[in-house]
Amino acid sequence: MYPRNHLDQLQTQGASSLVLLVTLLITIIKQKMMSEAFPDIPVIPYEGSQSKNPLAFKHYIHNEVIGGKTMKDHLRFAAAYWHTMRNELIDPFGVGTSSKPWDDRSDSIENALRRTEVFFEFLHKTGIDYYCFHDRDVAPEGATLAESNQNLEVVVEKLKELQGQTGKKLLWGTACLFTHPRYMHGAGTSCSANVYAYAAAQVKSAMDATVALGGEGYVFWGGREGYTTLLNTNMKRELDNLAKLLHMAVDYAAEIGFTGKFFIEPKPKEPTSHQYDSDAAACLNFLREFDLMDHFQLNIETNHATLANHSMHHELVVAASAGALGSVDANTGHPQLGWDTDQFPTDIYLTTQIMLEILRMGGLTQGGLNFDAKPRRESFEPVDLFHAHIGGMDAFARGLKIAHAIIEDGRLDGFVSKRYSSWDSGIGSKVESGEVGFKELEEYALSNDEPSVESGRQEMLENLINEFI
Ligand code: XLS
Ligand code: NI
Ligand code: NI
Repeated sequence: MYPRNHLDQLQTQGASSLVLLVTLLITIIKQKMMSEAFPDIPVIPYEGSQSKNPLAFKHYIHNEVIGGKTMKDHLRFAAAYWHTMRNELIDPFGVGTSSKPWDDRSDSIENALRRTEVFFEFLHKTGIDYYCFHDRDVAPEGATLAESNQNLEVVVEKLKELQGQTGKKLLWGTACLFTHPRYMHGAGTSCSANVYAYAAAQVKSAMDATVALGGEGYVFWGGREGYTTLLNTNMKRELDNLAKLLHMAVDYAAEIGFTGKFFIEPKPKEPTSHQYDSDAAACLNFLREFDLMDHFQLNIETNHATLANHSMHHELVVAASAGALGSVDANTGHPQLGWDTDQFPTDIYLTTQIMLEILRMGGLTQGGLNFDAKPRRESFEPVDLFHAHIGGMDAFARGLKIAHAIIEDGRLDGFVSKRYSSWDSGIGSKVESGEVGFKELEEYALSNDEPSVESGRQEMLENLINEFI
C-alpha cells in the first residue's frame, strides 16, 4: 500500500508525472533485459561449501592464494566458443535441442556479432578470464575464401573491442579444418595439393586473428588428419606434408611476431578411424622426427586420453616428462560410451590428478584449462551452460586444493623418492652418470647377493590419496 500522503502529493503534482516515471522505469528495465542474454543470472558469487544455491561457487574463490598464487592464476580457465556459443546439441539420431534465444540461426554477420556479446556476458558472469575459438565458430564461412577471411576480420575487430572493454583474453585460436566437405580426405594430410593450399591459407588467417587478439597459443587438432582405410592412403607422404605445414606455421609465426606457443592436441579416432596424432607418445614421436620439439607442446584432453585407452594421468605424465605439457582441454568422457562425449569434469579424483601434474611441473604458463565440453542434449537451456561451467570450476578448485595439500604433506613424493633412492648413490648413480657398462655391472652383480626388493604399497598410497579427498 502506498502511504496516503505520498499519493496525495503525487496527485497534486499531476497524475501525468507518475505515468511518466513508471514508463521511464519500465523502459530502463526492458532495455536492461534486452541487452542481456541471461537477465536472470547474476555474476556468480562464491558462497562456500554450505550453500545450496546452484548458481554459486562452493569452492572456487578466484583470489584465494594457494601456494603463493591465486586460484585463478593456477587454473587459467577458458570457455570454448564452439561449445558454449555454437553447439546445438545434436546427436546422430536427433536434431539440436539447445535453446539460444539470442541466436537467429542465420549465417549473417549480425548474428555472429550478437553471439560475441552474449559470449562476453557469459565470461563476465562466470568469472572465466580466457576463451578459445576456431575461425569458423566465430565468423561464418563465406562463398569464397576471400569472403570468409573478410568475415573473420570483421568479427575479430569486435572481439578485440570486447576484450578491451572487459579484460578477457584469448587463450588460443585454431582453424576448423574438419567440418567442410573439402576436408573429407584431410587438410594437412589431404591427397589433394589444392585442399592443402586452402588449409594453409585458413591457418594463416587464423594465426593472424590469434595475433590480433593477443592469443597466448595456437592449437592444431588434426580432426581429419588420419585415414579411414590404408587401401587408399600413402601414410609416409601424408605425414611428411603435415610436418611441412607445421614448419610453415612456425616460419609464419616468426614473420608476424606470434610469440605464443603452438600446441598439438592428441586424439586417436573420431572422426577418422585412425588419427596420426593418436596419443601423447605418437605426437612426441612426430615432433621429434620432424624437428618441431622446440616450437610445439601438447594440449591434452581427458576424453581423448580415454579414447586412446590411456588414463588422463598417463597422458599428462608422458607429456610432462618430455617437457611438453602445454595446456589442457578440461572435459571427461562417459565410462560406458566409446566416443568423444565432451562432458564437464566433475570427478574430484580426475581434477586432483590433473592438478598434481600441473603443480609438479611448476604450473601452466601459456596454457590453461579450456572447458572443451558441452552440456548433455537433455540439458538444453541457457542456464545449463552456467551449471556446467560452475561445476567444472568448483571441481578444479577442489582438485587444486587437494593436490597442493598432498604435495605439502610430502608423504607421496617422499615415498616415490625413497623408492628410487638406490639410484642416488653407489652403482645406481654410476649407471646414471654413464660411468659403467655391462662388464662392470656383471662384476657388481656377481659379487653381491640376490637383490632384495620392497613392496610398491599401491593400496597404502591409494588410501593416502583418499585422506585428502
Ligand atoms: C575435438 C577437439 C577439438 C579441439 C579443437 O575432439 O577436442 O574441439 O579441441 O579443434
Ligand atoms: Ni579439444
Ligand atoms: Ni575432443
